[in-house]
Amino acid sequence: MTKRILSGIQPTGNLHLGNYLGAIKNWVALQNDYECLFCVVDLHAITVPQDPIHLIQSTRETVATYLACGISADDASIFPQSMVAEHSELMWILACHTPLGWLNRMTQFKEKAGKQKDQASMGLYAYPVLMAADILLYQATDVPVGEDQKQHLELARDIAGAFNRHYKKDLLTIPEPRIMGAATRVMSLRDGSSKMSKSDVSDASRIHLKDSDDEIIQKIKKARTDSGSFPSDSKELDGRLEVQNLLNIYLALSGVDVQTVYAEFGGRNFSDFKNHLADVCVENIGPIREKIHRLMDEQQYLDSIIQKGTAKAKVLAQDTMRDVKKTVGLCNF
Ligand code: AQP
Repeated sequence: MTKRILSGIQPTGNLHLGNYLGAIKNWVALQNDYECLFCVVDLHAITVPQDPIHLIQSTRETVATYLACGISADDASIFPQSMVAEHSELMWILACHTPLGWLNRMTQFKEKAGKQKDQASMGLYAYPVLMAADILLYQATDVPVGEDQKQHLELARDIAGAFNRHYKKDLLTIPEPRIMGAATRVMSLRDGSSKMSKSDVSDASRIHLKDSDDEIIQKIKKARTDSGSFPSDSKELDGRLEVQNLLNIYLALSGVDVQTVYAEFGGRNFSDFKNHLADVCVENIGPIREKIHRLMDEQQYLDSIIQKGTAKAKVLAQDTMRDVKKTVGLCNF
């Protein structure tokens, strides 16, 4: 079986350190060992209101960010989800095989819809079925995502299993989650109990991949810690969510072993550690930011990457849809 990766990010604003450490950095690490499809999930983005002009620009910028982070356009297919209509087509078929009870358990809908559940769109509720379609359409064997997407991935596995059992054939590949690295769930810099997110109202809660060096340094300086000193071992991290988060970010970006960090900073005040963390963030993010800016001036090049990626993705998508439609008994002359 072809080892194939599918993953994607919503073009809902500036990508941040959570998107990088939870997803893109791991895509880069895996890309040589797999056939890769990386989409920009613009159909997911419209589950909440978007400005059309901003959305399409944000889609291009997300493509530029994938490239700037080190995804190879020669090897991987990079494309907007909406360019391959089969995502929506498969989603409908899968929706007809997904019990409502499964969707009612999804925590992301509850978090995003909040108290205004009746005002939320059907699209937001059905989001995890579209995500299942994204993955199953390409018979992806592995899906590298952050910890926050684990529940949706389990749902995708359940839907594939239910579909295969219903039609008594192994048509849809059951994907494996790949949740990797030292920072699988990057938390807000202002509140260690909520995840770093594009939609957080506080800009200081996240580090964008387009932040200037100075913005990065200021955000790290102001990141919440506590009145204690830097921990000397893992026991001293108990209940210190913000400290754990900064440590995880440092480990993921520097590649330094955790014991070395405890030995160097343990018992010292946070400002020393924060200076080092800011340096590591600037070293990692600075070149990405510069490359995003350069690529955004090359719109024709970005559009050519999108066209090439879409064409490759379509071939795989159409193969799966042909089999799925035949299996379900839908016309496909
Ligand atoms: N804080 C995070 N830590 C680790 N991984 C994260 N990811 C997102 N936030 C973190 C991973 O990034 C990929 C795509 O995310 P997305 O932008 O499509 O959707 P999201 O998870 O809803 O991200 P945001 O920032 O919270 O977006 P908004 O605010 O628009 O909803 C996924 O692999 C995800 O795990």
